Amino acid sequence: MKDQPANFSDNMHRVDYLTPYAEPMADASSFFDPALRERESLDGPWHFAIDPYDTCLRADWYKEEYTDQAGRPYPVDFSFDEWETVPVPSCWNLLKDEWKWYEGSAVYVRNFDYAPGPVSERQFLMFEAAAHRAYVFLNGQYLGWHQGASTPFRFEVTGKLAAVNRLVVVVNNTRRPDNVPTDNTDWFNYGGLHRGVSLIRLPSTFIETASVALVPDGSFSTVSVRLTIDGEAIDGRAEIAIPELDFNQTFEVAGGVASEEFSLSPELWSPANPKLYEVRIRYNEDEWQDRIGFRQISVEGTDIRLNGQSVFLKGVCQHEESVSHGRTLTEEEIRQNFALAKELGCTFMRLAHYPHDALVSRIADEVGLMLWEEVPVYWAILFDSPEVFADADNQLRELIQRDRNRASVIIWSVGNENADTQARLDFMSRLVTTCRILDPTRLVSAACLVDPSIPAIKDRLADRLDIIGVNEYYGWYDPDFSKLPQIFANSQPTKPVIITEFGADAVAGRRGDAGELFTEDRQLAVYDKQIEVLGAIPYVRGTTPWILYDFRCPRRVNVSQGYYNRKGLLSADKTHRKLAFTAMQAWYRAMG
Ligand code: GCB
Repeated sequence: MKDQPANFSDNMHRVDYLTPYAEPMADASSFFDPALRERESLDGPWHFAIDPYDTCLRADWYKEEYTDQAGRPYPVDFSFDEWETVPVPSCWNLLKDEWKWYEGSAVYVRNFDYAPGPVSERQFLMFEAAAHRAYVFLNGQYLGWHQGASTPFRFEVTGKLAAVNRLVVVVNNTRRPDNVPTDNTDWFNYGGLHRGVSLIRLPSTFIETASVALVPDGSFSTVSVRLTIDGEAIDGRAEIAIPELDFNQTFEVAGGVASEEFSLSPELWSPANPKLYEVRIRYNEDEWQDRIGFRQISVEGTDIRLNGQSVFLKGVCQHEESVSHGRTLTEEEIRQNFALAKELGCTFMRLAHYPHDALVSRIADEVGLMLWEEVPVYWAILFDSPEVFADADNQLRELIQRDRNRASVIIWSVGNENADTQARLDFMSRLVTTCRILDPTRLVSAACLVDPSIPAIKDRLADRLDIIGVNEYYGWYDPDFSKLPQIFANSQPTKPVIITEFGADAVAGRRGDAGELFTEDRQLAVYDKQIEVLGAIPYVRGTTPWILYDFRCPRRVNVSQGYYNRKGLLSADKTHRKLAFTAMQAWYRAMG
């Protein structure tokens, strides 16, 4: 460094301490689809300490230098092996009262054994998600970092593993205005290794990505298969088998890619018949397997069609949260949420406002619920910044690559409630293009705002979307309910509209009259009016009221809210059904 005096100490004086960690970065380009491959789980107890001043990164703790050059021990500021342990996956906020509101860095450490496989074997460390940034070190070596709280990333560790290995991960959940999302959201800022970590072994040449889908041409009789291959052997023949259909074919891989279409008429997936097929693809030494449903989702004028049949998307919004586990839902909790949505009469769910765990769409495939999946391009993103665009685009790619074989996922959403500026239009139009390039088998939408000055459904992004999502809170934030019918009277969309949010807060169990805010009666009155108006608009082809259950929210400091957003149809513990739950259920059930 220029003008660096002899007494300069990195640990104390280096201001740009993150610069050395800027590369490498794990992103969508290093993605591979593990599908149902075997994994060695690294979940379980990890040593843990919060590190508010980021000293692990400033002082290179991962090097674990416990002595000076002459071998004399000196004091270090960490105790990797003596720190308490926490479970991975989990959100640190819920593990101890003093970590509840903590925002900053924390250090996770664990050892793991590795039994060597064949010489040609390659190994990868897989992180299902870390909120919001993770810096990963293996055996004293920096592997790289990742940003984005809700999407998976991986590092190749071939040649870097020993019989016993040390993994150190610094996770940082500081909210930042130049991130996606920004520092201002309407949900709780959970931090940590909140999804699983595992090791995966693959042959030297392997199937990196595979997508198997019904060609959306209305014939229901053509299946497309696309592969990308990672490794040296980039030319050859792959083989696909769907045993239940007695289907077995080989096809050409050239230059590491393959794209083939086959005549095949599988039974179609739908909420009423969530049929999945086991699909196996072989290439050289590698076998890739998944369970895949085949369906077609399309729009026709203002209609939404599933497998050619007109559908109304009977939905509800959901945050990924439970009182005891925060964002790290157990499988049982995921299934419970789906059971509750079904009890409400839903066939569809909006997973707000960021990618939920990969297991969610797998279970939706199995139980038969259609999904809207979203990236956290929420409210006031720095739409002018190329770095912020790269981050949003990367999160979208990571999500699409992760879930593109899930029949349940029918809509990609590129954002929520963003002001209609030119910079936002350019930014989000580019995200729409990313969806279209990566995935021709799904619809693209966004939750837009109305133009209150007319008032009407008017947002320039709507021209780029297949479905217009509209969030509106008439009867709540704007108590003048008469504007809602005016909006519809003033709008003639040529595409289907989903009302992606409406609702009102109600403290579970609090009764009063319909004029009294925060009562279940007021919430019910808002739902009754919304249902009456929305049910009469032919181009409204779906509704996802806000929201299935109450969720933590630091912006909500009114005593009736108590740091919770209380717009749930259920209480936060998901046991109490508010009056509006029954009203919504009656409406959905009446639709058949
Ligand atoms: C919205 C947002 C959602 C909020 C909700 C509310 O429009 O999209 O994230 O939580 O309103 O309760 O205000």
